[in-house]
Amino acid sequence: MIDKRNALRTTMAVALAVLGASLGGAALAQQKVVLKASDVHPEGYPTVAAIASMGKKLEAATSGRISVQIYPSMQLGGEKEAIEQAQVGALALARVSVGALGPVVDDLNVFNLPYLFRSTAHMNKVIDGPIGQELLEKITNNPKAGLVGLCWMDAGARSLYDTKKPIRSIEDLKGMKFRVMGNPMFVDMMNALGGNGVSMGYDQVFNALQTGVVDGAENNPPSFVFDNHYTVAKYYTLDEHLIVPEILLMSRRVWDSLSPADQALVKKFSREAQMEERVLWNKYEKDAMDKAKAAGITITEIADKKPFQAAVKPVWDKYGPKYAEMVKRIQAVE
Ligand code: GTR
Repeated sequence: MIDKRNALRTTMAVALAVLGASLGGAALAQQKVVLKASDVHPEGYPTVAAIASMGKKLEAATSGRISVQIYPSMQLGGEKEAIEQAQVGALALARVSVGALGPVVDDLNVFNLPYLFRSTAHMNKVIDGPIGQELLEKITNNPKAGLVGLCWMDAGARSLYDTKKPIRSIEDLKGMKFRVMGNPMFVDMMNALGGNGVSMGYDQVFNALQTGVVDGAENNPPSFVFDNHYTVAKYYTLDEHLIVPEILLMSRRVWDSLSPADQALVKKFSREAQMEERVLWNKYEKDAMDKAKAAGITITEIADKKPFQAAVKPVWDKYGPKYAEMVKRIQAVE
């Protein structure tokens, strides 16, 4: 995709993402760099707060030479757009879900297999360790992606919510349309569960729920509540079909424009952001559930998830074999 863009456009885009405020002929090392970052969530959300903290650290460590300017709340569009903008260098940092990145870097799709992880603790162990590192490198070393994988973020477990009725079993999903992230794996997953999967960008979900374009969507408690979907979808079904981590990407073009010392700082503070986000996440998840309960949301626990796990078998049959070895390694992480 990048190859198709002309050099002039790329140069201009990089100039935009790295707003270089040249100090009138001062040495390159003195140039101020403002890294443009995007997140679909609002200010204060754990992922946004972790990036803001990373920005402050970068600013302090470079005496103000490098800073981060965040565009939260989908100001720059959905996650597909964020990835594309980072690929061409119009955006320096894109915080997206692995769900949205899978179609760009296929190795990452292993994390998008439903019920892959036993728990979020298991997922965190995997992303913190060698597998996490290896998959970040798969992004960075993918010649077509134009991206650098900086760090992971926790996003808990995703569950179903809808505007129509409580879901008690997979039979209840028949004929219902559910929005899923833009990745064919999730359309297949929703169809395997008996509903109809409709893929669309996160920036369109609230409206689609409100206008009845879809009957429901699926997400973790903080997204359900703090992105206001709970104001229109009154039924939340805790089937926890996906535990998909999130990721902070850097535009490869912007990365290449930084000195090795600055790159090392970005890496160091990204890893710290990964750990900080998790602490914020745990609190936010609890706050979200409290808020949902206080708002009278009908919350249905799925005590026995086996029928859901059995229903997604076709997704594993179709996509699983490609990742068989990695799946084995993930499952072996205690
Ligand atoms: C949220 C996630 C976003 C985005 C969104 C979605 O949980 O934080 O990155 O992926 O879900 O459903 O598109």
